[in-house]
Amino acid sequence: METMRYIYKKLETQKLHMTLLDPDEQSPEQAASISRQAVEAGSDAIMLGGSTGLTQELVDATVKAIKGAVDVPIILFPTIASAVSLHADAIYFMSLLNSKNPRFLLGEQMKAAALIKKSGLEPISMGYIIVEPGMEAGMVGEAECIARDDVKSAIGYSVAGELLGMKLIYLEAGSGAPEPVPQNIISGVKESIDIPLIVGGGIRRAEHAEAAVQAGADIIVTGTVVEEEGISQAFIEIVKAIKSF
Ligand code: 1GP
Repeated sequence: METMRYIYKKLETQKLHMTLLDPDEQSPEQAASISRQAVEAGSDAIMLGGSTGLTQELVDATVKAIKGAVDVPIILFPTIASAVSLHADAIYFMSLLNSKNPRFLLGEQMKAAALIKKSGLEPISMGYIIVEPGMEAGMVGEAECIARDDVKSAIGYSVAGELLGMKLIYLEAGSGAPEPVPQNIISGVKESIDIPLIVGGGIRRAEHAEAAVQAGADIIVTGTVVEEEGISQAFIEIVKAIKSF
C-alpha cells in the first residue's frame, strides 16, 4: 500500500506514532533491531533522518536492513538532497516554510526532484514549521522560529502550506528540545487545517505525547528518547498513550 494511503487509513481509527532514527547513530543491524522492537511496541512507521553528513551508502544499508525486519513504511526525512535512498518507501518532500534561506524552501528540493519523480519513491509533500527553541534544525535550516506564544504565525504558515497543496503539516520544536511544541500552538493549527498534523521535538514522556494528541496532533514523532534509551519503558508508554486516544 502507498505510504500516504496507509497513513490516511490508520488515521481513520487512531493516532499514529513514528520512530525517528539517525542512520549515523547505529549500525544498520542495530537500526533493524530497534525498528523491530519499536513496531512491536506499536509504532506505525520508521523515519530516517537527522545528521547532515549522511552518506548514500549508509542510508541505503540502513533502509535495506530495516526493510528486512519490519513491515511498516520507511520514510526518509531528509535534511539534504544528497542522501536520498531509493530503497525507502516514501520521502517527506518537505519545505521549511519559515526558513529565511530559499535553499530550504525550494533549493534543496529542486536538486532532488527529477530523480525522485523518476525513481518510484513516493513523495509526501509536507510543510515543515519550526517552533522555538528549534535546536539544531532551527539553526541549520535558518528558521525564523515561531515564538512559543505566536499562535497566529503558526496558523499562517500551516494554512499557507495546506493551500499550496501540502499533504501534511509538521510542527517541530527541534530534536532534543527541552519542551515540546506548546499545546495552544498545536490546537490553533489543528483547528485551522484539514490535513493531518505531525508534532515532534522534545517528546520524551507519555504525558508529553498525551498533551500533544489532546491538543490535536495526529502523528507524534520521537527520536531522542530512542537514541538515548533504546526501546525503553518510556518509549512503550509514549506509544501506549498515543494509542489510547
Ligand atoms: C526531530 O521531531 C523530531 O525532528 C524528534 O524530536 O528527537 O526530540 O524526539 P526528538
